[in-house]
Amino acid sequence: MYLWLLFCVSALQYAVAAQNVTGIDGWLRYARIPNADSLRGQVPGHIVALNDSETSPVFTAGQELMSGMAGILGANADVSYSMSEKGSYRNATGTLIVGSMDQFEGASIDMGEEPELIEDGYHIAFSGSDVHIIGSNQRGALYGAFKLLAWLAQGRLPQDSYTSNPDAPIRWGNQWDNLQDGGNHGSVERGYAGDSIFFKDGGVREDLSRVPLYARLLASVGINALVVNNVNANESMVEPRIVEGLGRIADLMRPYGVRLGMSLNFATPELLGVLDTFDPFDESVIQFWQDRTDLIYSHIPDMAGYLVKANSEGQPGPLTYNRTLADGANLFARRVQPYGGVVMFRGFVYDSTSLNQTEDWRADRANAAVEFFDGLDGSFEDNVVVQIKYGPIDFQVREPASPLFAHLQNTATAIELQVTQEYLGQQCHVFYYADLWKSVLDWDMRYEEKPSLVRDIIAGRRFNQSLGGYAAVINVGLNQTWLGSHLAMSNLYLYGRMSWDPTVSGEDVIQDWTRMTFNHNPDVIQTIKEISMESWPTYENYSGNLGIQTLADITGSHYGPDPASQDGNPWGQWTRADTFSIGMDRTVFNGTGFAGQYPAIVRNKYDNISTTPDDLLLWFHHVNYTYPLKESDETVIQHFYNAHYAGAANAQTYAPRWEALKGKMNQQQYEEQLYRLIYQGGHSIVWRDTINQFYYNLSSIPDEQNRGGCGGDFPYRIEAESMELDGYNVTIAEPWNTASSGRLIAASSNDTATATATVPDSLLTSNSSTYDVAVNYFDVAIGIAHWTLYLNDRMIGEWKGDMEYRLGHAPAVAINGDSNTRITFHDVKVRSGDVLKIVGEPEREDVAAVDYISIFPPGVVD
Ligand code: GCW
Repeated sequence: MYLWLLFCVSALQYAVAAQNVTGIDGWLRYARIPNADSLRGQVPGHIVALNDSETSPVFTAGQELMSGMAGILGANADVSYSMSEKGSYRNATGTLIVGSMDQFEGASIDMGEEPELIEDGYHIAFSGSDVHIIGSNQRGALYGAFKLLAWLAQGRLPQDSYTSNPDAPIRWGNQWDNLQDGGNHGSVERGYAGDSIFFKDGGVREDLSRVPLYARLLASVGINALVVNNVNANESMVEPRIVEGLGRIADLMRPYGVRLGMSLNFATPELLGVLDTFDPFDESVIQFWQDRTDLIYSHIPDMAGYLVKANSEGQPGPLTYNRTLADGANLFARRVQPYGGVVMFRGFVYDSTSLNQTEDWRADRANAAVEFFDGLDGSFEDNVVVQIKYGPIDFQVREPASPLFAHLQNTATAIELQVTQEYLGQQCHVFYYADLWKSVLDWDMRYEEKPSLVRDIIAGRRFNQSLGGYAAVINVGLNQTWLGSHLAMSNLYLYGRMSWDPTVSGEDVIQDWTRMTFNHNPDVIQTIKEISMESWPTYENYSGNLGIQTLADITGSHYGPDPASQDGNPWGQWTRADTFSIGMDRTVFNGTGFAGQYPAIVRNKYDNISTTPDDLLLWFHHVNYTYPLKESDETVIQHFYNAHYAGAANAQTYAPRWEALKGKMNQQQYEEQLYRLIYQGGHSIVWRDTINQFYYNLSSIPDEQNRGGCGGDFPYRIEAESMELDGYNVTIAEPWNTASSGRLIAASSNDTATATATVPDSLLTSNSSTYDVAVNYFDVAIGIAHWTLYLNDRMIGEWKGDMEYRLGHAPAVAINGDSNTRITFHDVKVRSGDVLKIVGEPEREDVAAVDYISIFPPGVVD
């Protein structure tokens, strides 16, 4: 009876556990693998971690190995903390020993041939029935333990010894967390997964329970430091009450070998009211920073360093006092230098107020970084690393590598990547970064006509720097999935893997990740791999092509389509699109001169239109819409139309491909991701139509195939503005092209509104008796409107405008490309003459707006 009860309880636990894969464990679920039984006997069940201090990464390694082996293999492993204890275990066949090289030596354990390790590297050796995980330091030992567990979680255990060293010493995460809500974009700037896990109400959270879970994920892929606050930094960061809280955060990350870093506001002494200057040469300013740095290190002795954004986008900096950027960086570098800290000084410097598009053909934000850093190479302290965004503009869907990488031969550099998908669908569209990052990391600058890959420059190999590496803006939040969507987490995993070894294959990484995050089902692995690998070209197709940039709303959300927003403002993300032509002329001869910032071979390639690859054509050249491409027989404008139709069509396949995985993965993961893939399918059509309508309107050049939005009609649509309206008004979207045919309907008061239409014969040309019925509507953040769709008074469906709670992208504040979205009802029996009716119930600013209804046969992309 008792046993039976026990069985029921554990079966129940298993069932509950199976229902809840929230994402909180990321790829470290330690789920039981199919071949657990055969692997179990191959790993020693006795673990010796050569450090019994709970704050040490080696102690953590012991704990992880124990729980990992229990979960993955169902093994009843045990852990002790010295070799002398090991004898007390039963079934002592072999020992798994983990520790640093020093600890192995201290315990007189024969390591065999001494492995060649650099900082953070590790060696895994199989000697007889023993397994040794030897780190160059304690952090490396933990990385080795995570490596062993990753093998097991993927159902394999190599028997050859294995040595792994990181490609670069700096592998940092950046969080853009504000101390409180209501910063520029809420509590995490450009974060799409809820509030900060670190800060709340202007201070450090009491409840920091998410911090060790995050540090664990970071450590498992070799990320060794985390800057916890926004580069648009609050001056309070150095106040004693905050520093004390940062100390608590650092304590929670230390067992994972993740050191804390922090962003500083350059004007802190003045903003705090302590001094009336922040001149980096002023003795009292120097003393101020010395005192604060001493205070910080008294709480956090292993503080990784400072991150500084200066003289960019309104942030204060040394230029105010006619000091150079190097003077500014060195102010901090000298303070942290005795403590072993570094200063990550951002290369993202430009003046967002001085660029004049209409009067100056040569004005170019892309030029700014090299110009601002001109003449400074070599004047930075040794512990300064210039942190450079991958492209010269700002995390766009495609950019050439920043030329600044080729200008600093006597200064350490790091590349800045984004895991958060600021311009790339904000975790509501699938975007797997592998190939995009590779396009930059493998970019060859040909400095002095020698191989000069960006990845070799940042690793310090090309210019003999001992520092350098990687930073990525991650921006997790309190959401259980960390980033807002299950699939988005593959990018955090990828970031760790690629910053450790930039030559890894994106395909291998996504498959490894899928096995650990989902399961070993070959269909699951195959589908996630395919969708992920297609995601960049797909998104690029329906956003911005040929190097024109993302074409999102760039003055606000950076999310939905708004090609007009690029031009006519001082932000400098211009396209210079007019009625005949498009693109930034960045040539030396006639343009902004940007191409001339690259070393000669690269400069000549991109300065010359005939050798510029199509995918960066409009980045470097201004051409007519009718300009013929090299790699296809399209013109520029025809490529835009074709690519937008192709991209949106491919995005339509994601949800059905996912649905084929039903029952093959955990239900929660399945459903939450499906919701997003369906959303993406609808939003990709909004992207397609907005961009096509915009460029067709501008150029007046019709699509060769006469498709909707670019010269032809949308064959399956009933535009809402053509319906019979009661309580609805016809209005225009802002900008107009974010609505189909430019117009839509919105409730004219707070009362319920209706729109009706008779289905015309012309829409129902297929033999199918059932159709998909899609409604494009606008879901604005403030308020939750409600819609009901009827066919001949039979309800087809109802839905709410609650995406602001479900999706997490930048809140859609108006009727535009952020808020335009789609719901689709499948298998609806429709006959000509049927009456369609939409009933909208507005609430506050959510005015139950409708763009159109589309009725199309199954399988068709409308
Ligand atoms: O592109 C901009 C982002 C800002 C960000 C800035 C930066 C933190 O829109 O939100 O500010 O880049 O990288 O500093």
